[in-house]
Amino acid sequence: MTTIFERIISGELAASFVHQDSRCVAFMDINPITRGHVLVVPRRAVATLDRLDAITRAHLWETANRIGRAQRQGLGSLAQHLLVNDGKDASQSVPHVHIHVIPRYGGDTLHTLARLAWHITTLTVPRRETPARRGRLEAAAAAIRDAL
Ligand code: DGP
Repeated sequence: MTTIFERIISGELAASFVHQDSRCVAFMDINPITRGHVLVVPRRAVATLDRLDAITRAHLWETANRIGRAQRQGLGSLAQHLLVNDGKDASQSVPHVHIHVIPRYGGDTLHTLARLAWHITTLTVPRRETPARRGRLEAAAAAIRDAL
């Protein structure tokens, strides 16, 4: 079965990319928990980290680390969550490995928890693209790309 991330990687579906190389891509999460929420995704469509070769797995983490730094420089975040739901029983909704890189801005705990609750509700309904949403994602992506 083709995953939604394969369709994004092939260009069939739109996304706001911040990085692409031969092993992985990174693009904005359509339902960001905080401004600048990025997904780092291997080109190879496997569901869990242990199905990746070790070089690609290490490369994903290095890319996530670089993106966290670019978020801090480009968006003014102070820290970030690096999160993997590594399999369906760990609440993975898209069966294609991805590292969430979720910026934190300081003094934003309540706001982040509220957004997390909202984000969880979005996992069970189809995502809808609107021009306003695409514009916000693109603006954050541009700031991250410039800092990479
Ligand atoms: P997880 O629950 O860890 O499998 O997270 C999957 C994430 O993928 C979730 O945060 C929302 C994001 N997502 C799902 N569909 C799309 C999409 O079509 N485009 C983008 N950019 N992100 C998506």
